[in-house]
Amino acid sequence: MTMLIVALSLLSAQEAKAQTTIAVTDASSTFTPITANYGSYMQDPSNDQQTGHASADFVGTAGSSGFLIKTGTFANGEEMMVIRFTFREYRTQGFQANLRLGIDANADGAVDLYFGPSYGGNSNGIYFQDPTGGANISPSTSSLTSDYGDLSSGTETPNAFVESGANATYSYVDTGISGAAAQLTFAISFEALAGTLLAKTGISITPDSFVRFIAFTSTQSKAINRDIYGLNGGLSSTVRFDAPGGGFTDYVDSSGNPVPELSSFAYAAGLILSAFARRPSRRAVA
Ligand SMILES: [Ca+2]
Ligand SMILES: [Ca+2]
Ligand SMILES: [Ca+2]
Repeated sequence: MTMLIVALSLLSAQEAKAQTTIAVTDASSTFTPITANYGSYMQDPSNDQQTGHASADFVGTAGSSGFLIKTGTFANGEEMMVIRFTFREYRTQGFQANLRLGIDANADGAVDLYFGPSYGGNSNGIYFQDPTGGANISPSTSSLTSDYGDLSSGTETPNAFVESGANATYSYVDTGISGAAAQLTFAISFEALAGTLLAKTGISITPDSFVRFIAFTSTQSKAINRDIYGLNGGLSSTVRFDAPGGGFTDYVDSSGNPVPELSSFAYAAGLILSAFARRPSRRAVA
């Protein structure tokens, strides 16, 4: 009976989570600050970006996290993962850079899929890219394919680059805060993310799976050449993403919650892998 009650409680909690209507304009206080190094808020120093504007310079401090995630349902019923970053300067012309996250969904230290918004220059959209060439385990070994998978032209439009309305997938606002002046938020369909990951790598994830991310900005979408969140400079570093302070987040679920009371022993023992649930996803992007 106890097991049944626990199971029903978990089910209720998941249903409640799925039914929460969210938007890219939600207050930062409703997001989960992303952690690294076993529970510390991820931080990034000012002015460690390269090749360009302060508007692509991530900032984040122990008291004010610059990397936030939440997951919930949009007004159109689509389950979306919403990701927010803070940058040093706001540009009235728009963000005008590429923002990408790389996901390590099988705990092997290598990025399995890149995704994020492109803005300015080429067509605006939320795109995917595959790792290619190098090992994709550190800044110096990372290379990316061309952008693909903007779903805005398809019959389903969860990843369309929309800046207004309840189903907007993109928001770029002037916070008015000196040194942390811009807040960029984008949303990606979880099914599109999981479906593309499955199609490209064979790795299955659910919203409750624990994965880790690397986040960076770039001028060209095939390079990591502006700023990496969590690293002070280090764009050509050979230090692995999964080294202490190497750039990977902690293992988190799609709502940004870290593995509960996870120890370094658990990482070393590969216990994370046992937490990975398996569920096929219906949508993939070719
Ligand atoms: Ca920075
Ligand atoms: Ca991997
Ligand atoms: Ca950095």
